[in-house]
Amino acid sequence: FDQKDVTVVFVLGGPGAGKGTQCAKIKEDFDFVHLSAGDLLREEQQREGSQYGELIKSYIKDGLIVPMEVTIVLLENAMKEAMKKENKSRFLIDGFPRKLDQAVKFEEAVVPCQFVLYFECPEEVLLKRLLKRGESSGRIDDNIESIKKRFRVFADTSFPVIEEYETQGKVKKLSCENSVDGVYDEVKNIFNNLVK
Ligand code: UP5
Ligand code: MG
Repeated sequence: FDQKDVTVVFVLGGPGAGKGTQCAKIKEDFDFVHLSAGDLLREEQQREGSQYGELIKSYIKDGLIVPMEVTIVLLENAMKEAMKKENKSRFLIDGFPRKLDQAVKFEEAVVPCQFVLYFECPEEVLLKRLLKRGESSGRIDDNIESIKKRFRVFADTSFPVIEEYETQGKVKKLSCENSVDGVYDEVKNIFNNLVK
């Protein structure tokens, strides 16, 4: 990957913060490809013949972070495919990196991110959203036991990634407590100013 040809924005926030919801809107208005690391892992888990199926399933159910070798290859492949097939060069990487060493490795292997969009949200709001979504999502981690584990891993392991990028001055922080459209108004401001 050539740094002058590729733009990467990391979209981070606790479980249920609205990363996927907002990315879907950003890609409508701006020329970005949305890659959710969680979605790519779930697809790989279901792919027939995948050697990682069982591993991914058990990690996701326990809210644990899948070894980065797996995730980074999935992201790289998806980026290459979008560049080749759709001639795209701007990527929203949703839900990754979740650990400091993943951030370092990705930025070495692919490109440094342009900035980090961080959706801040109290756990009680996240919990309500995830339990509601769990009524119909079919996600094996949208249940109270898994959600609690996801919260713990986010606070202990993933939040330090955001703190690290804060020291680099790369974090754009937004509250995700507003309505979907309310949050998106602020997101739009950021993208209008930064990358158009
Ligand atoms: N909703 C959204 N915005 C709202 C708003 N403003 N007001 C009211 N409701 C709002 O939204 C969640 C729910 O809230 C939806 O029902 C939505 O309608 C509503 P969503 O946009 O789906 O939030 P998102 O932040 O994307 O939540 P998600 O559950 O996807 O976040 P996670 O970070 O927990 O999940 P992810 O898929 O990224 O990862 C799942 C697991 O995969 C991880 O726990 C981990 O085990 C594994 N993983 C890795 O190991 N490595 C990785 O790099 C990535 C994932
Ligand atoms: Mg998501």
